Amino acid sequence: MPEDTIFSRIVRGEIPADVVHQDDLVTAFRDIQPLAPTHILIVPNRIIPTLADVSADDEAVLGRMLRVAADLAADEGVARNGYRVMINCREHGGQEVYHLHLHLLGGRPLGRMLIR
Ligand code: DGP
Repeated sequence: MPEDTIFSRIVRGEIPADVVHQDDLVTAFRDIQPLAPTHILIVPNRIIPTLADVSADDEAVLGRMLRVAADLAADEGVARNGYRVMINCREHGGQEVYHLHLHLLGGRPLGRMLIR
């Protein structure tokens, strides 16, 4: 079993977070350092360290993460103007927390995907 993470402690309610959704597979909470008016992290309840570690067994949770992102974007009122979902993977991807998470960002124009 992978090491415990700060996000699994949030999933279990052991440390405070602004949780906006939880179900049998995923938990969503507001990022502590928001980069946009809406910045929500959607994580699997069970630790998967990175996107590079997923297997066929994870397809249900990966699908749930995206569907919850779309539902939360609608709830947040950012769906009409649009938003971005992002997963950082390992060192070159800029991943800081090694518990897979999807960033949902919206509420302002986000510009180009990457700085050239
Ligand atoms: P990444 O670089 O993709 O690994 O993003 C990690 C994000 O997690 C970063 O935007 C800040 C956020 N974060 C780190 N620790 C905490 C925490 O304890 N609570 C919350 N809500 N967010 C956190």
